[in-house]
Amino acid sequence: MNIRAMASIELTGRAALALLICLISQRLVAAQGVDYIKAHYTKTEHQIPMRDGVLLFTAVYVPKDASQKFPILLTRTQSGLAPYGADQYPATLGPSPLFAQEGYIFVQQDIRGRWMSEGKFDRLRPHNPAKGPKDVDESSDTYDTIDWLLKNVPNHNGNVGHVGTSYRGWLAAAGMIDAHPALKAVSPQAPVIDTFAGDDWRHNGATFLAHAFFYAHRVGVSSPAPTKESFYPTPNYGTPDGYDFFLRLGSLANIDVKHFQGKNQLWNDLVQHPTYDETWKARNLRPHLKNLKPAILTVGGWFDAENLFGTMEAYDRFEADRANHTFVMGPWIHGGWNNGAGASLGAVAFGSNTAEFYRAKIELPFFNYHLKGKGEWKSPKVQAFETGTNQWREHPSWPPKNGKLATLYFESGGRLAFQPPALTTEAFDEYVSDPARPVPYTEQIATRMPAEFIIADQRFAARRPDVLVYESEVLAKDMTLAGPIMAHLQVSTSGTDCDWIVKVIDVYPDGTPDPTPNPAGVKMGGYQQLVRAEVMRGRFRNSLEKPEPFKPGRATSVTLKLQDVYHTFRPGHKIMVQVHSTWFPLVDRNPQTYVDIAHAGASDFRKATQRVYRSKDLPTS
Ligand code: PG9
Repeated sequence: MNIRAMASIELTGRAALALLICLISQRLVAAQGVDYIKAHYTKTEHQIPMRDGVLLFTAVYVPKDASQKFPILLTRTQSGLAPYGADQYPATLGPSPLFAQEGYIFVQQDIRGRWMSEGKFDRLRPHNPAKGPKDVDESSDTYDTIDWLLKNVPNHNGNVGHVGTSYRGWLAAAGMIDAHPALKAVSPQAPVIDTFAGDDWRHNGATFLAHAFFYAHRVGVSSPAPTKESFYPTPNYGTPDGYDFFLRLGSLANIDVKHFQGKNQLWNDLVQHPTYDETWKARNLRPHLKNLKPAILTVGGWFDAENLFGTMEAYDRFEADRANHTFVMGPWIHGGWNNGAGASLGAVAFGSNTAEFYRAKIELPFFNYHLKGKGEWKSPKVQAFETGTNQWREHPSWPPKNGKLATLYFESGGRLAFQPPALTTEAFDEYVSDPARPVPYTEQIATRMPAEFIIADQRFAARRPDVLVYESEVLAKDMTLAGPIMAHLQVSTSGTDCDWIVKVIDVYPDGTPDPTPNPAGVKMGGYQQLVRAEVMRGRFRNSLEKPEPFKPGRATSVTLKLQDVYHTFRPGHKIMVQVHSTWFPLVDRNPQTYVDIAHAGASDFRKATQRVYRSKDLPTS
């Protein structure tokens, strides 16, 4: 494995994994409550006309304090503006309660075709760079909305901000393209960027099954007319056990027959567009993120199982565009910076209230400075939380430049070594991957993807015969991984297609104290904390557009990028890498035969013998 290091390591086997490693040697204002918001804000509701005549439903909350002017802070959403009704107030406004206390004009809008807005919904509507005067996309809808607000909302100071997480983060990013000149500050938080390559439903071509199934119910359907009532069904699992539920469903084709009957747009896209074709490319925002004028605050979490990919890709795009850009990464799950203290995740503590720090010291000052001219904004380019040492660090760029590439190689006896293997004769480890008994991704009994699976103890997986485990020596000093991890596998399969899942894990020493309190009875001695994992659907190893089968039994290179980490393995800890070929029901099962996966029949699902090589000629690192 290659990792970016402030000193380095390598991992190898006859499948080579190269790690780029870095050896680097106020309490929040409580949610105000409905009474507070009602006492300090006046709500109005509007149907704002877009350039094609479609009306978008918009709620506006103006501070009652008329002694000063306020900036406008916009959020656009696909998930509804409840509570609807000009006399109905929410318990909080803005990205955190600090904003309502500070004083902003809050504007919330249902996007085209959702809830109370007119028009046709198009999930992650493709950006149109060559619009005619009446053509629309999310960029033009944002522009038209801002234009209307400036002409119709009282007491604004002429400055507009835009903030949103996930789909809303995608909307915030799209709204920056050809932006209205009044749009001064935007915070895309965990923005979706590309849902085939690594966001949400697909990672390297593999379907994130539990997550996609849940969200298809929400964003795969539209209401026939504007509505304040929920128009999508809650998924009917009929059991709390997602592993059992999805295993019984069988292939993706059965899911459509039993649950969606061809009527769900997201599911249709997943089954009808198995490769990176125009359907997915049109929704890739990267090519359009250029000439961006507003100040940008990109925010993401190291433990975001939905949109870490989009966050890192957005960082790269904004930097390539030389935007006025600040990047914040904390130890958070998807959207974890918006709520709670951010002091811990699962059994892992972070030593401070990281989310409260972000909201008070980064997010509010960013908007206050750019929209109100208040205070200072001297943020470093990158403010990133390093897990393990539990420190906020500042860097002029990401990944930090003072790192070195290090490689960890797979060795015999389940060892990870910093030297390439010396063995010239064929050397490998093997397991049988059986789609009928897939490796679970979590020990929790859950139907939806439990967000904390991404940091959870991996001992349950290490014990399975179909999971290969490689471990370093006990570390004598800190070892920090910063940036993406590249896994270079040399592998073979007895089938014609299969998945390769690679996990990097921090193994705690035996004497590690348990958390206090410890209601879940977690044992931290020997804890295997998941640091990062990723899947490669084997047929896509060389191209997401042009899949190709494996030749049974032939050693083949498979390289996959594990998304970025910033983690220090402490002295006394060990680095572990696990490799396996199912990860269920996080990822749909690969039949392990080269067939149309979405339409595979029961007999297409076959056991396969998987080999991971670790010799001089075929090193895995
Ligand atoms: N990650 C979620 C999502 C992305 C894309 C489409 C629909 C939903 C979200 O939380 O918004």
